[in-house]
Amino acid sequence: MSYRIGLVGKPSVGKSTLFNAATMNDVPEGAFPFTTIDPSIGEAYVRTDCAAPEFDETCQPSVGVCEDGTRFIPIKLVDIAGLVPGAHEGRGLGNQFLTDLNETDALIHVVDFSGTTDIEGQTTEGHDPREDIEFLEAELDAWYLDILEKGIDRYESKQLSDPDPEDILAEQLSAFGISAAEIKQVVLSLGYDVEPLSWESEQTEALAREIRKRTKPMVIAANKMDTQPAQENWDEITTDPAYEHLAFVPVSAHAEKALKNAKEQGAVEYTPGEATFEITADLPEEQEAGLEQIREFVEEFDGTGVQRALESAVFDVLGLKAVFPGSASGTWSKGPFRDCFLLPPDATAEEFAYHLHSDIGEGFLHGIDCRTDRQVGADTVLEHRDVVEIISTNQ
Ligand SMILES: Nc1nc2c(ncn2[C@@H]2O[C@H](COP(=O)(O)OP(=O)(O)OP(=O)(O)O)[C@@H](O)[C@H]2O)c(=O)[nH]1
Ligand SMILES: [Mg+2]
Repeated sequence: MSYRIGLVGKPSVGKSTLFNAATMNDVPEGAFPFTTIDPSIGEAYVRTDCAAPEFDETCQPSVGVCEDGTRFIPIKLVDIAGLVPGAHEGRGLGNQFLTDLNETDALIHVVDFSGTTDIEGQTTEGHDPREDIEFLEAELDAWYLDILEKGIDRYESKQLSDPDPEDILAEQLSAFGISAAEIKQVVLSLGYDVEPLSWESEQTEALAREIRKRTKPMVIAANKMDTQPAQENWDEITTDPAYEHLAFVPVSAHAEKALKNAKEQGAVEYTPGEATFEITADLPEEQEAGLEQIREFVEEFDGTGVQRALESAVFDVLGLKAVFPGSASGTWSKGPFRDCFLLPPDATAEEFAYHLHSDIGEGFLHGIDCRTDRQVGADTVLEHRDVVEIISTNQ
């Protein structure tokens, strides 16, 4: 299974530009197929330092790539239809939006920080990006609230059979991927009575919001940062205490796209995510000047921000860990460091074994931490970049 990150936002903020920049097949050898499942779902990558050099090995990735010791691990990126105010009431591409949204594990909210598009995505000037941040969250909350209220109605109609309220709510909210136990936990953490019929409407709203935050954690990609007004908005918004709780990443989807295009053309050497690149061809003056402008941007903002937005969603917001299946003895049946898997934050050695294969999980004896050669028990929670060999009766 591969994690899915959704790009959301109002129209014309640069979702598709960011999507194209992140998913284009720019790998020179062509050994890594660009898997288009649907026009709006593509493969993107998150970076981690490869573990192979520590073991004096040269890795042979079965998926993704490794460039200069940086491992690019595939994830799925979904370019979700633009959202307009009132979408939950059927405006715009309402239901399609919800279907796409349900399939994602985390969101990148692409916000046009330049203020040159209004709330519906039409050209304007001086629009406050804060409005967009609030509208999108409110719109998502409204979807959740609709469904939560339907669940409460169903619970009310089934009271004679004395059901557990969280079971009915979990069933109604199943598309959002939240279990009955998790719902109960959220209800209790808010200090509510477990009886839904006792909730005031503000309480139901707050609960919908809390469930949304949990099931769709979000990073904000402050896009179009290559423009002057965006940089002014950035300074103002990211120092505003009201927005302190949000994770912002400064992004220029344009810059990333231009660098990837130039790389494909053989004009630059560029590793995605880096704050540097090298021009390697004689270019027309205009193109060279454009690239020099991009150089100023990536030097100031430490890259184009596209990789950072993806990695913030995967590692900071979802808290995933990259784990390498290793070999304590240094014997590799299929080539060294072929795989690097993204696992949930609390994944244990035994769960890692099941992730490799259900047979390996069933025959789990213990793991070996390949850096220390120590045994690792079934319940040991793995760390980011661990290299672990699983010893199983079903190898
Ligand atoms: N200056 C600047 N413009 C950008 C950037 N990214 C996208 N744009 C421009 O913003 C406009 C909208 O970009 P799209 O990628 O089509 O936006 P979208 O969010 O996919 O829009 P919808 O599909 O309509 O929801 C285009 O004119 C892009 O060229 C950027 O990083 N900087
Ligand atoms: Mg688009």
